[in-house]
Amino acid sequence: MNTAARKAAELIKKHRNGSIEIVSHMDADGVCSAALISKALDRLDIPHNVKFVRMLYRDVIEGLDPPDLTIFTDLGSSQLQNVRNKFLRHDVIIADHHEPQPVEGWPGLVHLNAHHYSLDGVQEVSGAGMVYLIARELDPSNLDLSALAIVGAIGDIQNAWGKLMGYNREIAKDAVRSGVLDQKIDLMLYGRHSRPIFKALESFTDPPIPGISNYAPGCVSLLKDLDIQLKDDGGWRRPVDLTDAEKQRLATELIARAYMYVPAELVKYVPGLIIGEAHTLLAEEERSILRDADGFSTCMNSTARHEQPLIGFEVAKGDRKIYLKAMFNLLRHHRRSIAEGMEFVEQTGLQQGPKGYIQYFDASGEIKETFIGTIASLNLGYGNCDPYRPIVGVIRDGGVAKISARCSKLLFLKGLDMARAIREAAHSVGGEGGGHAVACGAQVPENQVAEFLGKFEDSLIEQLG
Ligand SMILES: [Mn+2]
Repeated sequence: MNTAARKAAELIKKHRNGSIEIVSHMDADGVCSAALISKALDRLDIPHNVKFVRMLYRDVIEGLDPPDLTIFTDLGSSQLQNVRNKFLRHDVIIADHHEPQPVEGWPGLVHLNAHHYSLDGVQEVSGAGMVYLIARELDPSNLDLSALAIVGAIGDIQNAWGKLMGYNREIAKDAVRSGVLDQKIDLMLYGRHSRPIFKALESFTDPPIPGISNYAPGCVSLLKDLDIQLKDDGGWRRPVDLTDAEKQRLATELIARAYMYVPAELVKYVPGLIIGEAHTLLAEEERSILRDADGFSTCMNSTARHEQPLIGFEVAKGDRKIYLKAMFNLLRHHRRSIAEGMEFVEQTGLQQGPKGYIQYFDASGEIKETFIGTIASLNLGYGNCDPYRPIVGVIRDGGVAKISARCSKLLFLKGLDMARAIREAAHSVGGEGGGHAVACGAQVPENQVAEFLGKFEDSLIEQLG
């Protein structure tokens, strides 16, 4: 793996006075991947362009104009044959962790893919992780960029087991060694460094805990009952401000309450969602949302969802002025769009799949395609939605239906892989699909939606036996 990374580094240096373009995936991992390699190039004063794309569909590839060197990050491997047709006569680096297609006779290609080194690209290394290997070969002092590889991995939900696994742990060691990361077991509360403890509790929804999830007064009274002060001299106490004894009391109580509502067969996975590995980015400011790797990746994800990945990219590269401001504006806008989407689903209600296992809503013309997944996952703990069954959002647009599916991490821990099911179901009706085990999507012909939903549901039922 290091040999390929070294070849990639050499190829970059060879083109240091030529034209270089980074083409990356428009999601949290892709934004981190691009920022990581771009920072490494900046440090060597190597000029370059950056472009983000949703997918390397054939028409997208056609629209690219090959420079002397193209660096594809977090994508490319799965569309290798299409990329080859256009880039055969050019130098190309691909750093990716998605399942690769075979390719032959392409002398200008350096292909660095997790699967070629028996790494599991789903859980053990992200696109940013593969890019990090190149950055480290470019200059050993790039060890600090490992922090972005950790954010990328978390953006791709590679810590779904409550901790990083496989090669991601090696990368985390580099990050700890270079002083940019602190890794420890903690409560899995979102906004660890940036939100009041009761707010962080309120947003805990997987698994949903009635009386706590989405219910601030319940959170406040729980904290009082547990003798956990909401404020101290410094103002609101955040999850990081709690003592170990307080965290212990809170964790015990949350687990006990969750047990009362979670279906029996999922109970044993509950502690893994409440306690897990927390990743603190030590170079970020004390009360910043960016200080927690989870918060950082959520920020990157929302810039990508708004099709403003360049904002996330600049923040990831270190801008803490204009782009950070722009990102916070985007997050506010994000919350507004989410509220509107939630209201729509609440009004129209959820429909049941043919066998009554999946639940879905059709938001055609109402919710933006890029939000459908977020709305689906927020609905998991809400209203009439069963949080322990998968939820699917559908948007029909000009003959094509865009599908997004989400489920509780508990189902993943029990063995459900929605990514596989959605890929197979989409394929069988002439569409395509993929993503992560708990968050995935597909595109299918509009007139095949019912067929697709039936196949997807059958496959999920089969997986769970
Ligand atoms: Mn990725």
